[in-house]
Amino acid sequence: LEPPTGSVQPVTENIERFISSPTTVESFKSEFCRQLRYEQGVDLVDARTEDLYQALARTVRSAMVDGWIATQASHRAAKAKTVAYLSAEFLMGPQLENALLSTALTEVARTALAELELDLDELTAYETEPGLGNGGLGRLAACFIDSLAAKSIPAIGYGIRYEYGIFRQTFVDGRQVEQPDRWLVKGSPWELAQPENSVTVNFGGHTEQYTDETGAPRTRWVPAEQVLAVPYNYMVPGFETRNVNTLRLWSAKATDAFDLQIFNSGDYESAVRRQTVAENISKVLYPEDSTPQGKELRLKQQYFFVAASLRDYLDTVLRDDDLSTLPERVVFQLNDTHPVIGVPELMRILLDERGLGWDEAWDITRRTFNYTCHTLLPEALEVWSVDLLGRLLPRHLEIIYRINEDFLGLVRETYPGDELRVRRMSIIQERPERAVRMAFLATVGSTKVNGVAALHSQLLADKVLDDFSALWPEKFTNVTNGVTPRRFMRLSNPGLSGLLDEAIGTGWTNDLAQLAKLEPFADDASFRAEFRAVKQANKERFVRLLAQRDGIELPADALYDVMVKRLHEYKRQMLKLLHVVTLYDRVLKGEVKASDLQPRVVVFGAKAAPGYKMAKEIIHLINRVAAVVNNAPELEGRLRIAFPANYNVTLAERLIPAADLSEQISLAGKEASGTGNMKFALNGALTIGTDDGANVEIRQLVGDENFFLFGMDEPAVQALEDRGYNPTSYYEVDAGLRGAIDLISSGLFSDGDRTAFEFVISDLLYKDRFMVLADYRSYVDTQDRVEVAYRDEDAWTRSAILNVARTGFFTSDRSIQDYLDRIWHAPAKPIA
Ligand code: T68
Repeated sequence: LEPPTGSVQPVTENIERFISSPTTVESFKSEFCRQLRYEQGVDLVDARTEDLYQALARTVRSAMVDGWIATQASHRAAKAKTVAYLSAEFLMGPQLENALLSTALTEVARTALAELELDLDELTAYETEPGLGNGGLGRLAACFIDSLAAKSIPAIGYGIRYEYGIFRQTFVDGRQVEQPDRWLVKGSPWELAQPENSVTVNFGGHTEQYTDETGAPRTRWVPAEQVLAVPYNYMVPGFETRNVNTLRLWSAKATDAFDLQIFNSGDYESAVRRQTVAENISKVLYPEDSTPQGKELRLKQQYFFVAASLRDYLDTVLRDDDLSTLPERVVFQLNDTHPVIGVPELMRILLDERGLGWDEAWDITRRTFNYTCHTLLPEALEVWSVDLLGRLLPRHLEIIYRINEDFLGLVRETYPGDELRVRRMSIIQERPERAVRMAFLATVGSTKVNGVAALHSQLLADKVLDDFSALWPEKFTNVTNGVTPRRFMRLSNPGLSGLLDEAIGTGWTNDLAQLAKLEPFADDASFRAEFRAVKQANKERFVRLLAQRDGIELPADALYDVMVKRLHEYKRQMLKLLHVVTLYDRVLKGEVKASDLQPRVVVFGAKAAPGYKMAKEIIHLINRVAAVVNNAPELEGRLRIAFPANYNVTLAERLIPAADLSEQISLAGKEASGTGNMKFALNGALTIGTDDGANVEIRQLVGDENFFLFGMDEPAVQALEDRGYNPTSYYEVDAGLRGAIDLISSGLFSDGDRTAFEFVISDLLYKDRFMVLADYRSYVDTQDRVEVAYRDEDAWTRSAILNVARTGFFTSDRSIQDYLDRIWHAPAKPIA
């Protein structure tokens, strides 16, 4: 056989004579029917919705392949600098509509399906989303890869293909019960497996010293265990560009060595069991969103995907022997500390495999990594015990020790005699156990460290990493988060999008600053009426969905007051609930007539980490209060609580466009940024919020008159903490607060059982770490102002329009531009 010769070009021409992308109604229909018959193996008349969905998804996927292949070829040929976004989570949401939008095939698909007497919207609604993330951090990664593609930046997302994503939440007697998310059982039509590009990942064993051919002393890692990492590719199409980037998720598989062992082994059963252990690595997403448990399997997950990704980038994408120019070819962005083990891993590759000296290896490594921090809570900062790390990754621990030794040398040199500082800054903590502080390792091993909102970055530099920002002030920067307007406006809010297109043209979708052109329309009465009609229609659409999805019946004619986010004490769902109970209490006490209440639907959506007792108790309490309030004759239906189970991206896309009021009520100084807050403002909801995270920037942009600010700011919180916080004192002096708490303790929401919610209530009264009681009065008074403001339809609508007009800043396209300008410096490479 002749070896292949010549360039790739003639082959491509050949192929394209025989096949074509399904971009017309006729070719779309034909590809769809081909998929149905030859891939699904069914006839149109026998096809179930599942078959139709699979065929449709694969048809749309095939329309992205040409751009995908061309993008990879072009970036490789150009030796383009690539952004490699390392994230343990990508919370992608449903894919079909977004793929159709990016390929501009929505109408083609609709018509093609209609000609087959099928309905696009029905098939779209059938899709189940992959829940490969916990919340904000994972969703941010998904928004970022969307924007990277839209801006034609060469980029790869690297993560884990969990077999089970975030659990499906159900309620049983008002309590959260978790069900496994088996999103892969029917297969995912969006992925392309590439087993031929699998890589081996090692664990355990020991290290040994030896001398190489040149007589130089070297170290090598002799691992004890191997796991195969199999890549699954997802195409990430860009809006209004031909570029299609890649999201590469890794799945763990036992190596052939296992099969051999099984074959040769007398103990078949235990060999198979060991195989299962290997494959467990990518089995399940850890559902804790802020309190890492230090579990061995989680560290294995982290190293597994990072080692596979570095290997993949160096061997498959870069294919370059000379790594001295690595920082010009790639930038590894660490999405929180979960991928930080990549720092010692790259060092190990450079030192042990490529034979570089320490200084050169360290210089390359440090210039290749950057770190984004997403938290301020001390308990959320990851540490790995030296014991565990040394057992799983002995060579990496040695390298970390050496990094720390050099680093502390620098600290001692800079601050002679300041041993207290040395101890504070050490990458290795001594107490309560010897452990590696991953945020410190990330900071030392990166060129830039960023927080995710202005206030957060400031608090990072002034509090969490203050010693490091004193040492390296230029290392610290801010990149305020953003959200993709494709998914969270254009797709999720077609009504508003149509209105915007008419008013300011269609250019806003990838240039969200253009929303500013909407500003004058706030004073246009007929535009306001149209805007209100869109909001009303969105409420009706949401009401229909909830009736169908959850059997929850709601009035569409009400103020939609929405709090959706993970259940966490610092986010203060309890504060929202105390407000609701206060409204009820006022009516019960005859202080307010039900008929004077502004009809209001309070929507909660929140999952609790399965092991987080307080969060689960709060969920139970919300559900019990809902059961009583929703049926209380005294309220005449004017106050309703809806708590649909299993809040996810799919539900968010329907709920956010229907919201009037966005609840962003964390204790100041605790929410790093928030991104839901941005989605609500962009869809014309007004925010009631504390001076926290990105709320600060939202308020600055929309103006005080279009934002309901309440509560203590961060310095006030700090001052109160320093003075000594006593929650009971607030209970004692505030009759409204006392009324609400006493109502909960009275047993009214628990069939007379006065102790049912003691766990929650006594914590509030005697601990209240997040100062719910301290902010209660300010919150409730501000809610009373909301109620008055909402009654002035014109003024409210004006504010809502101004929220849209003034929040274009919060597009993730702008966040990505900031990363490019301040951190990545990777130019766009649009393909022809
Ligand atoms: C969130 N963090 C921040 N973490 O809480 C939020 N953590 O303020 C911010 O807007 C968002 O990140 C994006 O920057 C998270 O969502 C996690 O989900 C998480 C998951 C595993 C371990 C730790």
